[in-house]
Amino acid sequence: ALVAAGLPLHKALAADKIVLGFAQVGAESEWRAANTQSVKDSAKEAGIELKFADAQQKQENQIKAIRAFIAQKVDVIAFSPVVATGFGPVLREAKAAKIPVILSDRSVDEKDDSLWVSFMGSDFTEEGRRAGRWLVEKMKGSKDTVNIVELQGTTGSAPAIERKKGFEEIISADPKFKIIRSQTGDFTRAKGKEVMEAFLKAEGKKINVLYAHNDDMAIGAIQAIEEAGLKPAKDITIISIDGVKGAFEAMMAGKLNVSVECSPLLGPQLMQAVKDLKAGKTIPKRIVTQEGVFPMEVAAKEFPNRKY
Ligand code: GZL
Repeated sequence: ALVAAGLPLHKALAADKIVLGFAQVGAESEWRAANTQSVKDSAKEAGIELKFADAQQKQENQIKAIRAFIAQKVDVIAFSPVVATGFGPVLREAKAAKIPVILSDRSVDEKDDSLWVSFMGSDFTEEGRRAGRWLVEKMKGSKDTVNIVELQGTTGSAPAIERKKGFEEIISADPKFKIIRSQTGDFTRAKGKEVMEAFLKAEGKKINVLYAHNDDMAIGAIQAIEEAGLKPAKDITIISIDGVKGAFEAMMAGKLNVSVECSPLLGPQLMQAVKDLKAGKTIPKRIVTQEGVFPMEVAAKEFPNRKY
């Protein structure tokens, strides 16, 4: 069509192909791997040229990748900010270069929300509330103190900040719930195991509940709990978030009590938003992912339906 309109062929081809620059957090968890797969598969499906950068969980690498996308004059930039602060300057550079930015998965706490056209991802505070509500329900019969240890996500990241806030909002209604230890496991299995080992050494049998901000840290912690001679999901109730395959396998093995779903399958929504942007349509400022809660009792039935 563009060639018919007299545009030289190379310009016509280039004009047709939308180029998306995506700066990914890293490859720290099953969730992140599924999110990357969703973005790559959906870009291919949509015929969008994807320039993909893996920042290995380092903010300076994400900022470098975004600057490179600006220099390459991509059509749209999308990324999941590894932490919530420090992206203002590079977002202003993208705005000055008239390249629209979509926040995918995590948000930033910048005042000026004109710096991005849309934020699509889960409501992490609500995920924290769901974890809290499940625990309140499970412990509703008892008056005893409930000693909780918490494995936080990456320090300063939106999911870590908001999952903590939502959980505490719910359990603070009853003084029997006490968070006796809280430390980051950086969303990884290895760190989750290491920190849980330290919690067990310090608090041992006093621990009634583990609240992990993602399944990977919970899976690492389960190994530490077993190596300490305790029964995960029985001696220590375990609550985690994401709903990845590893969590369903742990629940089916009776080692995890519940996983609050956080869907990584943001690719299709992202590509549709990119296409709408290029077609001159406005896209919603906030697109919230719909998701549920999966206790171990339903894990086996739900498992065949899981897509990540
Ligand atoms: C949440 C996402 C988090 C996952 C972790 O949307 O940003 O990062 O919960 C992942 O598993 O590492």
